[in-house]
Parts: sequence; structure tokens; C-alpha cells
Amino acid sequence: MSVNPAKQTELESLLAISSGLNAEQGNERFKAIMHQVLSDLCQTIKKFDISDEEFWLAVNYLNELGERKEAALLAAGLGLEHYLDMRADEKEAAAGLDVGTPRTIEGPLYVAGAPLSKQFARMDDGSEAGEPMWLHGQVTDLQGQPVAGAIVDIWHANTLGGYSFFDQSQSEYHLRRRVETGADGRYAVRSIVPCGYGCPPDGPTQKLLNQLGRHGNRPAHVHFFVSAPGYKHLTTQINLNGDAYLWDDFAFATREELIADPVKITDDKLAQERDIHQPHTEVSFNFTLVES
Ligand code: MBD
Ligand code: FE
Repeated sequence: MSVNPAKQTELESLLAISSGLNAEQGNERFKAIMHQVLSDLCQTIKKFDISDEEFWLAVNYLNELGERKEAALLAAGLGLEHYLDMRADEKEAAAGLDVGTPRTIEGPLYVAGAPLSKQFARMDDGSEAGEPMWLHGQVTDLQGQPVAGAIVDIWHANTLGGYSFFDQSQSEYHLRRRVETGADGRYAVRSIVPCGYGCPPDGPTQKLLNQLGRHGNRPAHVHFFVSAPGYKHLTTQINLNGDAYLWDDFAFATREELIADPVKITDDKLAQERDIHQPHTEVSFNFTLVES
């Protein structure tokens, strides 16, 4: 396309051309979004009189974010992933839809394909001397009826706050399991009590948070996907009560209804029944699914 070069000296004209608004090809929605984003960026550059040095610092930052694969971590830290939840909640409320167990962010550390078993799984490989955790509960519908054949996909950190596949010191699928509920809707796993997560201290996300005067820590938590045919897929987490970061999560995922109380079990009979043979922590959490 031939363009009068004089026109490119005007911002409006520059943005229209650069975002393809007058091009015949391309994707119209994408063009409109790019146009908005570029306009906002140019406004910011002008408002703060951004220097060349600052501009190229930002460009190099994006490269570093990609090299370290931390783009999704930053999205969580900036509250953008939580904002998607806020919007989904708002839409459900506006439509007057029933809500079951509240959703909260997935985060960047899920890995598909965890081992699948019925009703029970052991999640840890026994290599860590962590406090044993017996995590169990029931999946029901809004009427309180058990949901049989639901898949409860669980993943959590180890005692150092690391996740298998991202932390190479752990075995494949360590602390990642899928459990199918039985006729009673129940699931149970034996694992170890997780520790809270902290952003890699030398990574680009923590570097940005430092400039904001913020920390990059999460309270101890366990992630869940809960799904069953005929029900809406649920993405959620539970936070363990008592953690210092319970209401100071850098990713804004804590919700009142998603706090679980860890209970100390010293009952020998129960420990024996669960084949744990030592004092352990019990965490109970039930899920309510909504029909799709
Ligand atoms: C996590 O474990 C997590 O759940 C999120 C949201 C961000 C970083 C690490
Ligand atoms: Fe996590």
C-alpha cells in the first residue's frame, strides 16, 4: 500500500496503519485490540516521557521473561489471572447462575497426564521426609448428591515449595495425581504437607516485584481440577490455614471458602487404617459441582 509519508507524522495515522486498520487482510478483532493496546502504550510513553533507555530496558525485559518462561508467572503476580476469575464470577452473578465451590487461578505449573487411579492415590514417592498428609473429601452436586466418576486432578509443591517437572530434583509426576471418585463421590490421597511457593529470586518476575516493593510468595496450597460429564469444569485451590502468607498471596488466589484447616492426627488406629503408622496431618475438602 502506498501512503503519504507526511501522514505518518501524526499519531492517529501511524496507529491506524501500524495496527492494520486500513489493510484489507488480517483479523478485525485482533486489529482493534492491537490498536487499543498501541494507543495506550503511546499514551504511557508520552505521559511519563519514557526515555530510549527505559524503552529498550522494557523490550529486553520481555526477552528475559520469555527466555526464563516466566510470562505466566508474571501474569499471576500482576493479578491479571485473578482478574479473569473476577470477571467470570461477575458474569455468573449477573446471569443469576448457581455457584458451587468457588474457582480460583490455575497458575503456571499444571502438567497434564498425571497417573490416574480409582478412589485413592499415593502422591509422594517417599523420597522426602515431609509430614504425611491425608487429603480427602467428597464431590457432590448442588443438591448434595454424590458425583460418581468425577476426576479430581491434584497437584502441589513439595516441602521446599517446588513442583515436579519445573524442579528437576523431583521424579516425574511427583505430587501430581488424578483420582476418580467412587459411587459415594469420595476421593482420598496420601501425600506430604506442601510448603508455600516463592518466585525464583534471580528471575524477571521477582525483579519486577522488587521494583514494586512486593514479595513473590504464596501460602501453602493444593491445586485441583474437578471434572465430570454433565458438569462445569472446576479449577480451584485450597490454602492451608495458619500459613503466614494466607491473606498475602502474591497471586491473589485466596478465598474465604477455599481455606482448609490442617488437623493433627495422633490416633494410632486411624494411622494404621490409613497405612501411615505415624502422626500425620489430615485435610478434608469437599467440592460442589454445577451442572453444565
Ligand atoms: C504457584 O505454585 C502458583 O500456584 C501460582 C499461581 C504462581 C506461582 C506458583
Ligand atoms: Fe501452586
